Amino acid sequence: MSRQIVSIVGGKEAAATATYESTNPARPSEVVARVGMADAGAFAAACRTAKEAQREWAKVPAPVRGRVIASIGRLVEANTERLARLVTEEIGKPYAEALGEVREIVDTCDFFLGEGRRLYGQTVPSEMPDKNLFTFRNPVGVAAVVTAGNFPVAVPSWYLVPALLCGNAVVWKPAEYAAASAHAMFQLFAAAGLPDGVLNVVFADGAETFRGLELALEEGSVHKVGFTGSSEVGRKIGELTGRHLQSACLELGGKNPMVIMPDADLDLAVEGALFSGFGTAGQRCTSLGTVIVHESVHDAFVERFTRAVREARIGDPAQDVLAGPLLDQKFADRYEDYLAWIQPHHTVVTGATGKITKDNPRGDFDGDGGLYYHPVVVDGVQSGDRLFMEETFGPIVGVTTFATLDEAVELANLPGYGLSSSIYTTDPKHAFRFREGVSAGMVSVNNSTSGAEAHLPFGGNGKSGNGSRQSGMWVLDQFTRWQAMNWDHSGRLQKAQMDVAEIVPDLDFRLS
Ligand code: UN1
Repeated sequence: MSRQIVSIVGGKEAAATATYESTNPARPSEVVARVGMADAGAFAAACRTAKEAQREWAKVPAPVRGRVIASIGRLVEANTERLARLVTEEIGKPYAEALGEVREIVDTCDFFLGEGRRLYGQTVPSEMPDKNLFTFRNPVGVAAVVTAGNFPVAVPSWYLVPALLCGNAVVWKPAEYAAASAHAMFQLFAAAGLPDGVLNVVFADGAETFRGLELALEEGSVHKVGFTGSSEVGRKIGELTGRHLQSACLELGGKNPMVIMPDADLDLAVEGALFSGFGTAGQRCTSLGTVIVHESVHDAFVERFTRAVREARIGDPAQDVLAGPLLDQKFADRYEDYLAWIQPHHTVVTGATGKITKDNPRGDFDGDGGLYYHPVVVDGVQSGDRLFMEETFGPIVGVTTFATLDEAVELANLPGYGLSSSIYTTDPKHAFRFREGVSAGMVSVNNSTSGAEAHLPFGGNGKSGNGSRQSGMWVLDQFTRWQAMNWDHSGRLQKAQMDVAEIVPDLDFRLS
């Protein structure tokens, strides 16, 4: 079923200057939505509209805003299957995972509806009598949120829900290839009663969005940028916001390592590697990049991992499969470039590579004309290889070996990302030494690199982000600014540091 959708700004459909077709990657000839695309000027205009609406929204008491978040959660819950089906149709995410993705929005709402009744500030003692000190969390203003399409509704909710709860207005620019899912999510948010202009959705391509952001920052109508996407674009957004004395919330790529110690439960590790390497066809920012396996268990691990990958079901994402197609043609093209990084010193242990077609089938599955790719495990990857150093968004996992835990930690950190990581071990000493040494913002022990929960800090370091964190109470620092207030009711000017009572100690005192 093809839909016609356009940007919605200030509660009204906005004019489009071009059309984009969002297609079903399982059946690329099927158009899921015809998307009216806005230009830079329209993006900047949306930010002005948001700025206007934000003033009133900030005056709504936080507990009342929390009730709106509660309603969003209930509406999403009541529309779970429809939204999940749309996600599956538009980006090819297996239905079970799509249900999990929708659940993540509900979890996020459940967490933040209560924050409406907290949003705590502090009372702080003053140096002087008859003076009180307080801190308040103020909304930042307008948040421009630019999101990827691999988690077309869950990851956006990590920005939208806390931003709105804190009293900000939002201009959301979703990935165009996930526009229908984004539009549906926007409708659910709007149905919860958000006043017009508080949340706006703008469909635009990358270049127009960047230029629109530049205009809006120049005009002073964007006060926070949230971005989920590649390290390359994240760097540009960081530069742009930096010029405007802002720090963006950046959630970027990952080359997430999984270390397997000689004492690990190998079957458990195989299960984790399979899910994090090939679930969502390897297109999560938390997907497994390289397995760093102890040399003593390398052969046993590779043998079992290869078997598990060969037995895994790839196919129609509406069915019970490990992975469906790649998200979109753009990602399939890029993934083919990554496959070219396989070198003669590597061994592809899983068999065929590339697109699944009649001429290159996977068992009796010929790909049905969809953007399906063979899952690939490359053994013999070395630290200097591109396959080791760079993110390869798609179904490919490298394997390398180590001799000591220190060496494993060094290898885990070498690519310079730092989003997620994992260690399989039965020795707590190894787990804690790894945690301490690894540069990642997230560490799993005996669990895969994917699967963050909605109330823990999510975010990375190095090429994975600028240290900003989403989710849980930590994201509040992205969408509020602390304001310090002092109130002197002594009736005179009491000067800090100068008019402070002194209690004189006898510092020469010693015990006899
Ligand atoms: C992403 O790919 O941008 O922890 C986020 C996970 C998911 C989120 C991934 N819940 O893997």
